[in-house]
Amino acid sequence: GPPSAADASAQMPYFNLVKSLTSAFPNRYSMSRFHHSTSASRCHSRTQSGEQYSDPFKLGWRDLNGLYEDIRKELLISTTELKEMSEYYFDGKGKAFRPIIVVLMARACNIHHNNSRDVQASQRSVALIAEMIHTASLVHDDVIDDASSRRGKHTVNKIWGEKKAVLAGDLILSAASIALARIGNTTVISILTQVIEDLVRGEFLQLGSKENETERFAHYLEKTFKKTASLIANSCKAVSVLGCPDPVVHEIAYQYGKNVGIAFQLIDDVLDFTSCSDQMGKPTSADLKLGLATGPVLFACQQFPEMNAMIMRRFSLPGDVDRARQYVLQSDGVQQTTYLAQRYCHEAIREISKLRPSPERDALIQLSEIVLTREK
Ligand code: GRG
Repeated sequence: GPPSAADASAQMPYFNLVKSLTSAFPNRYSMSRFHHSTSASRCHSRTQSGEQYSDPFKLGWRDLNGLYEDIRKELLISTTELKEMSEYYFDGKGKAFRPIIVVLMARACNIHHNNSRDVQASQRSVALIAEMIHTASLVHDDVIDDASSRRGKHTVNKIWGEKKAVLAGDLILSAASIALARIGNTTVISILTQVIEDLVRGEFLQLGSKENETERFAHYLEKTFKKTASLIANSCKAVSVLGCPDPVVHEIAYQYGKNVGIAFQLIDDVLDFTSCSDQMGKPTSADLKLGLATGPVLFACQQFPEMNAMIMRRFSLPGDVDRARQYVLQSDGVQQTTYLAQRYCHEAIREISKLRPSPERDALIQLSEIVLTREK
């Protein structure tokens, strides 16, 4: 379902709520709060269940050895060029954020259900499939946006051209579909095919109309859910279905994934303003250049209503992109978007805390903090 932590039906009051919270507690919600946790301090933490454990990425990778080799096996294609194109992003350069969440969720649900500590083969397949759907959508997205670089290298469309890039994305998606069918569980098939519909609808919403001011925030959150959070939410739900028969657990897994996914995209939108291209491996201020008004712009517009006209014309006049960027950086749009992401992460933690304690459950809690503090 659509976003709930910042209920879309109450978008305008929500702006005011965020505003009053951030001004009432300026230190509590200042940006520095989100940047003081170093990777060293993240490496070994004490969990809520009291154990010492490695960071969530290390814990998740135990079940993901050979992830990219296994994905390449799914892409058994004879044509050399198509093979090269479809394998291009399975080179270990991505963050593998989705597979990590999926295997941690699988273990957390299995432990919750019957104290089994192993990830089932079908659950590991969901981790592969999630990364394949994600990658197919990146390939298509780069065609739509005419993007030249991603993860510090040229995009598929830049190297092989648009037409072949579309086909490479299709091929990755079809290999994911075959792997999904092989799991042989119709509930899991319908959960993960819903993601594909959501991705397409999310991208369509993004292309969409110049909606009026009151609709804008709801539209933004709906788009955020569909283009990013649905994949994480539904992959979490799929492994919970495979690991545990209790619908209450399925809902917890879904809600955790949804809230973390929305927070992840909100921070992605912040990083487009605050990070540099070298760090991100792709150009920044990309959203404004594409005519998109994301969280930081929508919040900034509350402070500087003169941004409205620019939003309506999708930053199309000369100087609009630079001007809008300056407005955002002068406003507290970045801070408020980060605060909103923090609210979604708190909601994710509240949900996952309903599961029986385990190092994996605690790693999922820690992962939501990493989402807030990530720099790329
Ligand atoms: C082919 C299934 C399919 C869909 C077509 C183009 C499209 C519809 C959807 C695009 C969805 C999209 C690209 C959303 C962006 C999500 C996002 C936050 C991407 C960045 O994820 P990271 O940071 O990337 O995890 P890495 O590079 O680490 O994998």
